[in-house]
Amino acid sequence: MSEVARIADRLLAGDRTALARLISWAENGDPRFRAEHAVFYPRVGRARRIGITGPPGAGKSTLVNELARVLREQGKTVGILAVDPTSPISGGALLGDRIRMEGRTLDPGVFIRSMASRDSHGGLARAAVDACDAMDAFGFDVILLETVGVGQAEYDVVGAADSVLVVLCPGAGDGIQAMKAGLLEVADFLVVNKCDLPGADRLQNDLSEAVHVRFTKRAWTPPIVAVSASTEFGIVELLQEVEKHFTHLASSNLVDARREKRVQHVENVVNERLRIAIWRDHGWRAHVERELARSISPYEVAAGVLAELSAGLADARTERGVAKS
Ligand SMILES: Nc1nc2c(ncn2[C@@H]2O[C@H](COP(=O)(O)OP(=O)(O)O)[C@@H](O)[C@H]2O)c(=O)[nH]1
Ligand SMILES: [Mg+2]
Repeated sequence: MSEVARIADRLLAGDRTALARLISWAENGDPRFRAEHAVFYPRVGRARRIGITGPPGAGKSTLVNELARVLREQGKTVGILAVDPTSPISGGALLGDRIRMEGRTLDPGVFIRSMASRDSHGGLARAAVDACDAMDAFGFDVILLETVGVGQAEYDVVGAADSVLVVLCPGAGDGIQAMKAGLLEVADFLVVNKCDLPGADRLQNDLSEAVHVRFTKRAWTPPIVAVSASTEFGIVELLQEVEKHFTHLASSNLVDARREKRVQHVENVVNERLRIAIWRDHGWRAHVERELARSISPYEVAAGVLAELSAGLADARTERGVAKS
């Protein structure tokens, strides 16, 4: 049996070292992950995936820690993936997250992993989904996926969760800011954290107005839930709300919703590998540099690249026996 298969088997047998190795492979885009994934994929799909996003400092890590604590009290095992946008070099926030979550790290029912954001388009979401799949197959009941809501890449990451909590807090950033940033669009819940601080009521009111305006036509209207993660207030109630969302999904379109996310994942994988193939493996960059040096316009250079790629794709279609349209 190959080493790859052994690691998949170890994962399914509950070996945390195998899980950690797999997540590293996912993070690095290591091709060994793919063979692995094929082996454990039949066991993927049992975990509940909860995405937690919001501006830096909103209290996401504190909340994740609290959610994990309550879920453990309820007898559930928890996998935590904290995706951080800081570069691996600066790394400070990663350490911060680890320390903040320290209360959970000695518990065998909890697995915590940080993952640095990658600058590649689509690579981050792909890596995060892969890591969640590994934790899912390992057998965690709930997966908490924390990401800073700063841009499309991060929205893509939480978009892969079943339920998305957008965490905001009074003061810095404010609700209006979040709406501009498109954070509201990904929300299944709006969590007003730090409700122990002044301004929380106002934020709640602003949000409920915004929700009223924007979400009238949706099947699920994001509830606004006030919590105070650092004082353990409202966490049980928040989880009850999340449960309602899952019931809502299960009664309507959970299978479809998850399949749609899988389609998105395949798209991410294809995009990432195409990008690498074009710009790294096949030396198109050198070609582009040469063309530009000959004073050919960027659009003409791009058209040339695209023409050659389309010819290659057309060949591939023929090989698959798909009629040309
Ligand atoms: N007053 C108050 N402070 C909080 C609360 N939750 C988190 N904090 C503090 O907010 C800061 C940022 O928290 P953190 O969890 O790191 O935020 P993240 O960047 O969103 O992950 C920390 O100093 C926390 O102690 C809360 O409910 N109330
Ligand atoms: Mg954090």
